[in-house]
Amino acid sequence: MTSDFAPTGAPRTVQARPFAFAFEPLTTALVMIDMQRDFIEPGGFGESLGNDVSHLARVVGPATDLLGWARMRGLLVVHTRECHRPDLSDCPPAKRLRGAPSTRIGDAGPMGRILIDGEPGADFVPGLSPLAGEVEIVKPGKGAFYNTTLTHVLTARRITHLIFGGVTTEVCVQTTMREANDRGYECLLVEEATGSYFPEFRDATLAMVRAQGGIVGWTASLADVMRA
Ligand code: TIU
Repeated sequence: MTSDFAPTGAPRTVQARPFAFAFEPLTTALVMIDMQRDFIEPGGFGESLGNDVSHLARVVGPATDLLGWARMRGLLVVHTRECHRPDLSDCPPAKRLRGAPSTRIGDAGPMGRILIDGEPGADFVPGLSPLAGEVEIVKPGKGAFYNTTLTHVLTARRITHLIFGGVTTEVCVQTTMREANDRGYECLLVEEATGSYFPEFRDATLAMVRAQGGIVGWTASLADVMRA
């Protein structure tokens, strides 16, 4: 008997905006951007920049549902984390010195050194960690293609379509989606599964992605994605 959620190459269609998004599960990846404690919990990088991190708590539930759907559908799952090596050799001084944060990248905080790989703050929030066989991309920048192996991973798996969730919408999610769009990927951003410290920036990003006939890609509600 075939489960309704058995991985299959059969084409699927999402009722998306500005128009329907068609994809085949075998050539589609979920890209979950930076669902890390450093951005979502108090005491991390996000709060050090002066942000109200409580805005991101509401993303965790929908992101978890989206991840569960992608796993059931048999999509390749890619998780990214923004962080730096302990010696900061991959952190441009411009990034570390920008502004007047309460603590800088590499400084000690309640979740360990801020935005440093291997520290508790740089880890995924509970429930959103990779499973065996899923891809984890550790990235030094906002875009997940910059100085990472993501292009090679997607090419090797013959991925053509990307479905995005994660934080923050206008920073790492939008940057990565634009990088992917320029590389020829068909990109869909799931509306409830992404969030910003600035709700109006999230809304503006969703609008600008799908404007001009989908200049960057598509957006869709989580319910419409999960119906596909
Ligand atoms: N500051 C902010 O909104 N975001 C980031 O610095 N990184 C990500 O978006 N992941």
